[in-house]
Amino acid sequence: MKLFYSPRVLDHDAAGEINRGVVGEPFERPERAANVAAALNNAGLGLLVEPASFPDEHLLRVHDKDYVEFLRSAHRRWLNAGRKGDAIPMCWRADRMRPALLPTDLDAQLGYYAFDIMTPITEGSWQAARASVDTALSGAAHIASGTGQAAFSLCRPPGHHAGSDYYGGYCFLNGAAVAAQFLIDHGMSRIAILDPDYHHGNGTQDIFYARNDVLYVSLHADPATDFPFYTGFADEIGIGDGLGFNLNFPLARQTDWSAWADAYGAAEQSIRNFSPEAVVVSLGVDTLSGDPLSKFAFQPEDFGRLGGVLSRLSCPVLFVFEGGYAIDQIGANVVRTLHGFLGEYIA
Ligand code: SP5
Ligand code: ZN
Repeated sequence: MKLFYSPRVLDHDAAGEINRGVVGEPFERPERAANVAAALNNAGLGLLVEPASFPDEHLLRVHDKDYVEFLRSAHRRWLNAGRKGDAIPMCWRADRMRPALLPTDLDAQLGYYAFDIMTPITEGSWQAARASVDTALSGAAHIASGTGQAAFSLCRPPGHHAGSDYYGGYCFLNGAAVAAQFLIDHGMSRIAILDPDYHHGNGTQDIFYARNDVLYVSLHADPATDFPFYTGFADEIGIGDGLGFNLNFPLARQTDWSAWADAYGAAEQSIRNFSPEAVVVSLGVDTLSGDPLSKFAFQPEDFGRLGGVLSRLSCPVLFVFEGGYAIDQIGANVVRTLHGFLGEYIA
């Protein structure tokens, strides 16, 4: 298995995160990626390879140009306005206010492009998010080259909450979506994205919602009780050409491996029926019991089982790292998943 990682993903380093109304230490912090990199290094799965630099054109297949330019310049504009620290939005447009025309004011633009307050734009956010996309693209290029059947891209910040023109849920640029689009642009006609992260990947869903060449399948905490709240319900099944090509499996809190695997059976069948040429897995390990943001009940050994069921998809698989906030355990759980996938399941 080919592994991709760049230390540039550590450059996004928020001073704080607003959660439950108070500023605390961020859940999404650089040590997450460092922990996963260290665990991969010790696991004997292969060397971590520095991703190549891809041109912006791949990114712009999925994200709007204005949005990308906003992300690239937002923190510089924040400092130029005399502000200190991280850029955080403060005001959003409610439904009956003036329809959303792109405003010019920085604070108005922050509210226009962000959908939450817990995703600060720091001095290094652009660098890290752009490196995260290169990491996803390197994995996609490896799969597209046909030389390998599997790759793991150690992306950070994560991506699945980011849409074509919005950020939130710790995500700025959607690596899984850029990677899936890259595979389509390199001759594949059907890509499935399977998203086992604890949270619904609203950005990925949104990007491919009207398309039938990319199937999006997500198992996640019910949005009735969990972030991102306003999307991720089972009746969101796609639109237009994409009708039937979006599948959500909202699951109750306390879902354990056995309940998750039941839902996965149906998810797997829908992927098989689609017969994808490759599968992109948005691998979040925030389903772990005790994850500080989550309420599922996976035990560590269940990640080996997860890898095992994913190996039965019998087509090339690109893993893109997403969530997981039990920082001391996420590396081991990524390794368990990959070992399970490779048939080297270790409890
Ligand atoms: C990629 C990813 O996993 N993003 C997750 C973003 C979740 N943000 C919302 C978290 C709110 C949780 N509040 C409860 C915290 C209890 N300690
Ligand atoms: Zn998550």
